[in-house]
Amino acid sequence: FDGKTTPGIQFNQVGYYPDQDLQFTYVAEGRMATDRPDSTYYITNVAGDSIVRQGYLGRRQDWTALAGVLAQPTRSDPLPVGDYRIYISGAGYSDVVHVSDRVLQEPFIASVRGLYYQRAGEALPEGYAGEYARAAGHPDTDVRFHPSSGRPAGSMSCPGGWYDAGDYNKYIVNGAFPLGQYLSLYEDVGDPAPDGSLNIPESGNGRSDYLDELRTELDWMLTMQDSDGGLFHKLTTLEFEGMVLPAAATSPRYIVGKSTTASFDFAAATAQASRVYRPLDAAYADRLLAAARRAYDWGIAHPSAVFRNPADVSTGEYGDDNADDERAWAAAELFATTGEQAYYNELQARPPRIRYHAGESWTGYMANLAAFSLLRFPDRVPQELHDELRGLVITLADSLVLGIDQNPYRQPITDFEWGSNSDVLNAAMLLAAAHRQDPQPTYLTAMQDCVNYVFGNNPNGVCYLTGFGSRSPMNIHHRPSIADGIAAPVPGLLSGGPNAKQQDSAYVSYADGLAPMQSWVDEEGSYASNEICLNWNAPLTYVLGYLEANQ
Ligand code: 9MR
Repeated sequence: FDGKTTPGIQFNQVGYYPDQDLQFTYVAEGRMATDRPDSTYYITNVAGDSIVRQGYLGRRQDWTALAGVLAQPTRSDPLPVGDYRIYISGAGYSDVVHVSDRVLQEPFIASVRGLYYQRAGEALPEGYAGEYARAAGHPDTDVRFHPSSGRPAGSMSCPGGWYDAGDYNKYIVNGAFPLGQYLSLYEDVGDPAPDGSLNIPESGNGRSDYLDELRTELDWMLTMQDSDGGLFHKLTTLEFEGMVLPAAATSPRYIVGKSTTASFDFAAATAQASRVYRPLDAAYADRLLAAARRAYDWGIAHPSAVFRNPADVSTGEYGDDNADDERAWAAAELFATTGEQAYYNELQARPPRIRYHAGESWTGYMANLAAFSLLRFPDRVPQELHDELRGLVITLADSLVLGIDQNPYRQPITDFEWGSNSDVLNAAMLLAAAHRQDPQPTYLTAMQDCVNYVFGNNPNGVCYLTGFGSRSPMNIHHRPSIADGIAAPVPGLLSGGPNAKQQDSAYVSYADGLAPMQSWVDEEGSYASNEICLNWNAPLTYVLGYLEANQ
């Protein structure tokens, strides 16, 4: 091994389980492979002086339309625990390939700790945040009512919660949706981060660190409910702040809008949370459930309060003119929690439309969450609805498995839009739902394929999770990471991933002629391909946690 590695050998840079086939891809440098006379690969020790295994590269496939490459996807048999390199004659050595037990546990924990770094209104002391320690910003104890809130001039106190993304605003739609994904993991596998596992201020209090961290967001969301039960849509500055640390971002913040979607999403997440927290804190569970019922009732009474950014507000919109998926999700969670007929009637009238979504239509994933929760409680859900949802989940998962088999990078999506990495991971959540119905190893392998893609088996050869892998984003669009003067970004945050639409192209320099699966750039200005966001970290956490629990 001469000390030089090639990015042309693309693989999961975090690592593989010892019983997992080693999936990797070879692409000749310059992105377009020409003929390769030598189609043998070798797996060597790290020093490159002893061959552990050898085999033939997979069939060369023309994937230029989607990935801009001729790729040779290859699968080697599982390897024992250890560190290795892949060697291809004429191309050279890969970065180090790790094989170990519980290989996804570290990124799993980091992905949850990523939420801690997103806490608003709170100082992050060194003991928990290490070199990323920072002063508190955004107390949000005196937030002005924007006219769109329907409230007269005045203010209210809505402290805490997580920052949504690379920006510092707090949005109900995108607080509730990731919470649903996080809570689903807890319901599906049990406590994945018990007390003491996250090193957060609540560690050592005798309660689940995971639920303590989620409560950060729940408590904030509870403050955003109006006295009539409806939810204000968001808490935001009028425009995005500059690239500064929280304490230096002091523009006035407003309570903006009140919407059907925010109200239903809130109802769903709090109804689900009331189930989860009940055994630990019945009073809190009661409060969550009461809030959920009132938000739901408001949504039913105001079915078309669509949110659009007012003329003077340009921050994240999270608008959606169709609230059907949110409504089904709310009814499903309330039914799963209470078993009450009224919620079931609503589900019968408008059953959740489970489907695969991408890009702009991602709010449809909420219908999938509805189905996952209904399937979780077979005793509570009438047989007919249960069987129908089960069939849909399995059919959809089987089509995703087929899609993975037809794709050289072995991931299921063909449409690369804003947050595409989360589309891959939401597909993996559907695979998990199918696996829960029918525990076929194929579903787990397909989930691992999705993780392999996100962690480096992709045409950019990048592990999209900050702080992990040998090639990972350094210039993530995340205000604290940009402003803190530390070279490495805050760890445990997932880059949105390739986005063919390049809505930020005026601010960054994409290479010429990038295919959709390559359309990503590691520049801090790239809010359309290289930002982080709660609803992208959440399915990553779910998928890693699910795979670890099933190892
Ligand atoms: O994820 C959202 C994406 O689907 C939209 O196309 C995009 C533009 O409206 O907004 C994305 O969400 C962003 C939000 O509006 C503000 N915080 C950062 C989010 C991720 O980029």
